[in-house]
Amino acid sequence: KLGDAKNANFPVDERNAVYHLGVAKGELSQRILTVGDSERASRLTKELLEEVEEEKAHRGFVIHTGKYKGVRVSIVSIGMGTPMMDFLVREGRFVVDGPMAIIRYGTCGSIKDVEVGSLAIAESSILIRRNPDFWHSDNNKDQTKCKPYDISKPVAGDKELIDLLKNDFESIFKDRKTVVGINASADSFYSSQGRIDPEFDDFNEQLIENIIDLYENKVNTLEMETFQLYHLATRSKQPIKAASSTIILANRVTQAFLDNNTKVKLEIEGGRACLESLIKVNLN
Ligand code: R1P
Repeated sequence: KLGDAKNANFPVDERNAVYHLGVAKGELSQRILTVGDSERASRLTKELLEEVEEEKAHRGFVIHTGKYKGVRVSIVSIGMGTPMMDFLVREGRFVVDGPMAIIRYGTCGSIKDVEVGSLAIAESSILIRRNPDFWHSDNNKDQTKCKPYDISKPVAGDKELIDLLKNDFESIFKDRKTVVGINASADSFYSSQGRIDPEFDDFNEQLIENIIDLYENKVNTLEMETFQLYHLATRSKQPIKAASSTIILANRVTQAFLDNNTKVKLEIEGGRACLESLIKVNLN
């Protein structure tokens, strides 16, 4: 039963189900659409999949597997943040044989002059990490020795899958803008995304400007998972084709926020675009 694991290095149970996703070989498709919100995953499954198999839910992960236009796909909600994406990619890799394709469809904030309700595709992603040593008494907030936030170099997604996604977004979202560029994944929704919180000593007033300057205004979006997907996909020993797209929910410059009805509509339309790309990509 789940929870009774063997092997501390990579825990699995008696039937070889992985410890967090709770699935064994054959229970996850090699073609995965991943989202943060479990309600988004349920809505997409209900609207778009046929021949849906038994839902698997464990430790915050919800896995729906079924067919889209006759091709078996899994829609997986993972919650939020890079550790959850790490579980999906590593444990998903363990239970799938052969090449995989993973598309993320999430929500994000934008630091560009782009309307909320636009879409974004990440050609690459950078990681923004808060560095607690900056606040340590040894450093005493001395920026010349240690910066409060580390900004990584970009890691690219899979060009073939990203090109498919660009085409499918263009044909489904005829009246909406899709911006293509760099994404930034942060280790906090708050401090490492430059949100100002008077309750905490965050030292992040310059962070958004620093991100804009460092990558010459090419960073379009801020969210919390894409970097881990792209980084692990490029470090996997077996092929994993990865792409990431988002609904721009918030504009951090104008402070605009998208209404919920439009968000739900875009979730379904964009989910359809992602599934179209997911079933087209060659995994031989
Ligand atoms: C924060 O509100 C969450 O929303 C975004 C962020 O990456 C973070 O997970 O994505 P999802 O809508 O896919 O969860």
